[in-house]
Amino acid sequence: MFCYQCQETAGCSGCTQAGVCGKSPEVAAMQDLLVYVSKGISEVTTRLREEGKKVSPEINHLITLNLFTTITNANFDEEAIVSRIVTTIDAKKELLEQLGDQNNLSEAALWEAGREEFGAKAAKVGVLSTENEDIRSLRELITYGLKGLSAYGKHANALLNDDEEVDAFLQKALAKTLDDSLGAEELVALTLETGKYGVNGMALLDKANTTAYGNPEITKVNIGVGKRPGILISGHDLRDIEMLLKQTEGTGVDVYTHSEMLPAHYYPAFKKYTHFTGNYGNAWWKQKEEFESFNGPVLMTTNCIVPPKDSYKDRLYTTGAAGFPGCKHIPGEIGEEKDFSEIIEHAKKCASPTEIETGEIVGGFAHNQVLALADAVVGAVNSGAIKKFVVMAGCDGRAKSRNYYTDFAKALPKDAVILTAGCAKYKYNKLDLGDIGGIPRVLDAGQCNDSYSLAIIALKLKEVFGLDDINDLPIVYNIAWYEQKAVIVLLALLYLGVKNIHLGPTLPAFLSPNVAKVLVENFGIAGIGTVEDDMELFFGKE
Ligand code: FS2
Ligand code: SF4
Repeated sequence: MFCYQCQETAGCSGCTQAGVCGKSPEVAAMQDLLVYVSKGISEVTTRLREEGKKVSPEINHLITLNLFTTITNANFDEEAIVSRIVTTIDAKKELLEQLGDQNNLSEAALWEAGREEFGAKAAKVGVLSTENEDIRSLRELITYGLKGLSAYGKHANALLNDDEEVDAFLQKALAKTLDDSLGAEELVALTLETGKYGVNGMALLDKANTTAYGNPEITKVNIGVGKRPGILISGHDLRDIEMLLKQTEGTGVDVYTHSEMLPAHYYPAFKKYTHFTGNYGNAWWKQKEEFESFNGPVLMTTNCIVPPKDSYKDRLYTTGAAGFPGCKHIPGEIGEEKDFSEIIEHAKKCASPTEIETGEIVGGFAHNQVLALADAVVGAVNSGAIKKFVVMAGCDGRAKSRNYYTDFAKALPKDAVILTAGCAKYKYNKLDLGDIGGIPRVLDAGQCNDSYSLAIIALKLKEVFGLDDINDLPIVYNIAWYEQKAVIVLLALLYLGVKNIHLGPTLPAFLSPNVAKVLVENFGIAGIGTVEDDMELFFGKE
């Protein structure tokens, strides 16, 4: 196997024996093949569109879910992945019949085989099948961005929101990563175009979420526990939590969020549920301890799954793109009501959660809420009470080096405000950083996709302050990344013209030296240093 798509890749270069994430070589192989057949079917759909033919939403959803399934920590179930490969090959066969001109299709577009040939084929189509390291780097950068985009698309699709333009781009771009006639220059351009559709994809999801559940608003979230048994829901899919909250109402079972599901508390539509008790624990990587002490069943709606311990494996359920062998998967297509009754009955037999902390955290600062506070924010900037905003969005992870972000948050000047989104926030959202004239010093917009809100806020501030360039704002970017959703967020920011983004705790292994050079020279992308050095870099000498 060879995989280097996430920040925790072995030795900062690539997982070759087994994934640091727990992915086996067998699962890695089937994921490689799923990406390959997804590229193949995307070439066919792209050609169909060029012939003026319509591609059905079902096919769009199939491709989107395929990519999402291969995101880090989403699905460890080999059979589930194999079944998606089979479905994709079957769907592609039908699409090929609709294609008028089949000349010059790639091997991926034409390949079909039975299960017994999957292993041999997978060995030939992985990341290393592109020999030139710069072309490989760009193809993977684009593919990972598209994986992130697919995750956001899937959540919007679950709320019956589709954007054919985003789907058509995603498939066209996927197909282009197969095209040997494209050189580095064209692929750099495609990388930026991917960022453009990243903005569109996040906008689509923002519209889907806020139309269905209202605009996030300032909310205090309880981090303690109640006395009744509970279900812990993690991942990013708001449609899933909506169904779970409805189905648990009046059952005597409470619902708690974990990790990236925390921002569900910020939505008005979910506040009416009195059994929606609080947030339990921290970011995804602490789940081994926290799922154990939660005592009740856990529903993973997306990544990030850590291979479970036997002590709670029978309490772990998956749904959507998530999967783990031996854990019950709750089915349900787009538009269908999922049946969570088994999880609810399971919860009733479990002890209530063990308390691991008490108190509250505050969030809900997505664009609508921050723009409602715009006068106060602009006033604080004009008076000098707020000197800088620091975007610290992104992901959390296991690496000890990520303590940098806690230390960085603590060391910030008292007139700096953190803008955050994603699970990176758990490195500092329980510190008592105080407020500036009533504006908390950590403004949490929501999930990683709500980085869109941070971009909207920056664009609004640019307008209010009458600036020509987004980079003239008093905003610095110090982003933590882990998996491929952070890649699409980064590409979206680059597309919006944001320069000098710092990315840590390490730069992606999939950036070849030449590709990294392009990003450094054109966009000022940089890594992180020591907290002390970075304080000086961002804020100057005391
Ligand atoms: Fe965190 Fe994992 Fe959100 Fe990433 S829970 S690293 O999926 O997308 O952020
Ligand atoms: Fe390694 Fe990350 Fe790939 Fe898992 S997803 S195999 S940890 S690079």
